[in-house]
Amino acid sequence: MKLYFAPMTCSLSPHIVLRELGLPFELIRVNNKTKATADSRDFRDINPKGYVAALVLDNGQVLTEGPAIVQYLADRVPGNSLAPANGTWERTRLQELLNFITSEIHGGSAPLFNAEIPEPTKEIFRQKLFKRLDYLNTGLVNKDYLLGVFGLADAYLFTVLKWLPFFNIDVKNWPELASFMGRMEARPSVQAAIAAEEATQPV
Ligand SMILES: N[C@@H](CCC(=O)N[C@@H](CS)C(=O)NCC(=O)O)C(=O)O
Repeated sequence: MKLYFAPMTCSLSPHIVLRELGLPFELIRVNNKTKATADSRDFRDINPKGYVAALVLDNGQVLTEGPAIVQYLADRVPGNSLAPANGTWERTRLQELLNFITSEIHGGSAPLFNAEIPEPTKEIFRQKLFKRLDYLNTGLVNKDYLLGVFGLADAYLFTVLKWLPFFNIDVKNWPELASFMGRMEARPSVQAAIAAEEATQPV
């Protein structure tokens, strides 16, 4: 499998999951501005949507959308603890959480990266994001991870919360989330994924 990624973007989530599951993969960097890839392709020929992450399977199929990619990966490794079995109520709960992260946190953060959006408008998005962070913070009281044990949703939440400093938002305002980030940063898979991304050359 090949994971097309851009450093410190949402592709970090499937990258962490690949390492947690011990699956073999090739990491291929994408320049998100020019759409050039480290294996000399135009990324839009791989993912016509033009954004990371994209997972290219050994049979040539291309899978995109972070929540779909991480669930596909977990389902490749029977009995792993990152995702409850497909079709169970617990799996539905995980999907509820992945959708919350993708729409409310990932999607909710996107306008804050946009230099063309005026500051008062950004403040509206910021306040909405704060409510979502309040909700997640409450959910982590007395829990190390979102669903109790480490899983797919944690890799995704960690990835999107890593963007908070870019928006001058201090995660310490949400003490449970700050502790969660500390636990995630201590995981070998997370350290290895960040180091591997940093070690790649710009395209
Ligand atoms: N819905 C997609 C969104 C992916 C996405 O937002 N990718 C960003 C990085 S976090 C990107 O590559 N943006 C570049 C672009 O849109 O041109 C998913 O959840 O995987």
